[in-house]
Amino acid sequence: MAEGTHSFPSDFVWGTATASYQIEGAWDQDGKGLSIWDVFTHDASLMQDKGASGDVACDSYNKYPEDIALMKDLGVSSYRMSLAWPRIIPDPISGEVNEKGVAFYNRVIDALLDAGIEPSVTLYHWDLPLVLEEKVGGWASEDIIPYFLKYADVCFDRFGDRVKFWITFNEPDIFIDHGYVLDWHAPGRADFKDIGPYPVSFNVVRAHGKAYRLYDEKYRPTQKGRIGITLNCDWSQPKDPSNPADVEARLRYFQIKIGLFTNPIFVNGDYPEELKERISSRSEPGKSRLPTFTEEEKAYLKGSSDFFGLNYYTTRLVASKPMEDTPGYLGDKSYEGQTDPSWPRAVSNWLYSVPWGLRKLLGTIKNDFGDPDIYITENGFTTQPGVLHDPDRIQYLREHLTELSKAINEDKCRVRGYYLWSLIDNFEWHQGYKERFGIYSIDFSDPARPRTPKDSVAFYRQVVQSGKV
Ligand code: PNW
Repeated sequence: MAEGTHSFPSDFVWGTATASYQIEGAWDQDGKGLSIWDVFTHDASLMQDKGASGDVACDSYNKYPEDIALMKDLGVSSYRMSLAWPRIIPDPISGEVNEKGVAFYNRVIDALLDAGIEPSVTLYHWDLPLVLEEKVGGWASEDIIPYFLKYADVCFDRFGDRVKFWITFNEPDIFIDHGYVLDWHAPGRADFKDIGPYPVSFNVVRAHGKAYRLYDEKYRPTQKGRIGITLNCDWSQPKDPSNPADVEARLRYFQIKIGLFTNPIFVNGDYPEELKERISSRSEPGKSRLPTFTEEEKAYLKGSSDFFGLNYYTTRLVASKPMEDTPGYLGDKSYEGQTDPSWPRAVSNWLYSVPWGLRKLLGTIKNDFGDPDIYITENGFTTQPGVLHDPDRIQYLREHLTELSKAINEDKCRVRGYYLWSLIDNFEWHQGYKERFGIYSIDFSDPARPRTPKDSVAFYRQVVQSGKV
């Protein structure tokens, strides 16, 4: 395979990413408690891929040495993984730490470091302990915040001597939308369909900010690591850039999708002014559906991320769709996200390849959010199960990395690293095993869960080892 001409800095971090529930399996092993995803998949009524679950998944709980050997062979310098909260604190109400769960992550972290791979660790990648949903009300209740802080404290305390890169939440924008506004993901509540995601994101962003301050004050002085948040963000392009209604709709899209997090964290500790006005004017007088931060909250939220963790997959053309008369969340949005028939499409119905969207988005993050250090914490493409010859994935990766290189070298975006989603085929949430993101294929009908390289492995190895695409 020919070496490319688009280069990356010599200290650029190359990695692959996974998440606990999607790969570990061992759902009831060694004292692990139940998570909302265990019951969501076992009940199956809301699953697209009925019967699919993370019960065994890639069996990485037992096969992690093999995964690490694959990464060593690729030559990546970092692995983005997540911790299963119910493995570490099975019953957060009692608060007792499960030493077997801690020991498992100690084994993984030590094996990574032995292989010369830095762990980059996400605290919350969606597997909430079930008791917190059932007894506390999940992320819809602010009573959950102290439980999250206790969990974060245990993780920093137990693993922070070796883990120097922390992510509090993976894609709160997605798990809130899919789990509380829609019923696609656990906990499958959809009870915020009309009110909108605002009360839930209000709790999550404050939990994030407090965990950041906890690390900053109690652990950073000795552990000297970094901590931030990862957001999923499509690029949003006005469908007709000369139509002011589409330009406004595009801004609403951006603010509703991620402004609920980016504005408090990276701008000024508060929600965007346009959004505050719009939602309050569409709520009962004096009772905006968008909550209000106290001055103290604004102070701890502002600047509460050492980097911008970006999961970029795709782009939407945003068209204005006047629905102001519709009460609630739908009317708040009054937009429609569309796609272009010329965009190549993955197996996942939402995933179209739009590489230029990544470069545009990076420029916007640089300009709007104070030129932060950026890590692409996920980027990837789906193919059909069993496919090993994956030229469409290679093309997706090649084109996105080319745009990324231009964003770094020409636009001076401070992108420090890139994590490919995903190292191995895994449990793709409500789609189960129907859509495959791995560069290694897994046969989920074989109890041994063998890992087999797809063509994209050789491509990514070449990029990682040459620093060029
Ligand atoms: C992310 N969308 O989820 C998650 O962080 C991963 O766990 C997941 O496997 C990966 O991306 C691929 O889906 C997303 O609808 C889910 O735009 C849905 C969307 C984006 C990201």
